[in-house]
Amino acid sequence: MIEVYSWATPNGHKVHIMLEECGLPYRVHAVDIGAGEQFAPEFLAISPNNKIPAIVDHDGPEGQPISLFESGAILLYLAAKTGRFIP
Ligand SMILES: N[C@@H](CCC(=O)N[C@@H](CS)C(=O)NCC(=O)O)C(=O)O
Repeated sequence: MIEVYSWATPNGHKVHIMLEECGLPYRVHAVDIGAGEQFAPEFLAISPNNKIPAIVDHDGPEGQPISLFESGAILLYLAAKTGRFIP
């Protein structure tokens, strides 16, 4: 299961669309950036630049959990994980 920390913005939607297209199971955690929730210590532990989107993949490399932030890095990670949308 992939935990997605996100909000309804274009950068967030990039990751939502990729997860849907890859058919990966995921759970969304809304981070209301208008209310300042991106500055909560629990979120900063996952996304130290206080920006959505971010993910935690409990089944990361070698079965270990991994957290990622930056939408481009997340897209590349999901593409590599699934072998989809990458040459
Ligand atoms: N380069 C980043 C940009 C992410 C970004 O700008 N996120 C915005 C929403 S689209 C955000 O979380 N802003 C909250 C803040 O800067 O405090 C990416 O592609 O993930």
